Amino acid sequence: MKLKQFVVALLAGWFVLAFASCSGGNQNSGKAEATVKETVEHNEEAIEKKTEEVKDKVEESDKRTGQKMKKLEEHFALIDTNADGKLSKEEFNKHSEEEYAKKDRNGDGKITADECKKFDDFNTDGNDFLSKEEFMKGHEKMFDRMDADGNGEVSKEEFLGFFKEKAGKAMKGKCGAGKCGEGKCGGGK
Ligand SMILES: [Ca+2]
Ligand SMILES: [Ca+2]
Ligand SMILES: [Ca+2]
Repeated sequence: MKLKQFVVALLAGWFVLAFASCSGGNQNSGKAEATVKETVEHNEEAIEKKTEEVKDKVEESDKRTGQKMKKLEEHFALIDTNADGKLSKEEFNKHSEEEYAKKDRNGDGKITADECKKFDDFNTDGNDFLSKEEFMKGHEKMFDRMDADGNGEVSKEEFLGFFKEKAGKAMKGKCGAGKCGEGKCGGGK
C-alpha cells in the first residue's frame, strides 16, 4: 500500500515536470521533446530504482514485524502453561514471579533500575530498587490493561494487541514519561 502511494507520488511529480517542460513555448519543441524524453527515461529509471529500494525496505520491515510477532506468540505460549489459549491472572502472576527471580540475579530481593525498563512505573515507594511486591503489583496492573474486554483473562488477541499498540506509539515517538520499554520486565520480552 505504502509502496503504491510512493510510486503514485513519483509519477505525479513526473507529470508536473513533463508538463513544465512542454509548456515552455514551441520554438524549440523538437529540442524540448528530446529533453522530455530524456527526463522521462531518467525518471523511469529513478522510479524503478526507488521502487526496488522501497520494496526492499518494506520487506525488511515486514520481516522484522513478523519476527517480533512470532516472539510475542512464543512468549504468550510460555506464559499460557495450560495451553488453553488464554492467560489467567494466576498464569501471569506465576510468570512474573519467575521473571523476578531471573532478574534478581544475586537473589537479594532487589531489582535495580538498569535491570528493569519499567523501573520508574513499578517503583511506587520511590527508593532505589524494586521489591518483589512492587514488581508483582506493576505486572498485575499491566495484566488489567491487557485485558481489554475485562473478562479476567487475556486472550492472545488482547496480548498481541497490547504490544502492537505500544509499538505503534513508540514508532510515533510518543514514548515520553517512562512509557517506553513497557513489558520489558517480563510482560513481552
Ligand atoms: Ca491459560
Ligand atoms: Ca521500591
Ligand atoms: Ca480478556
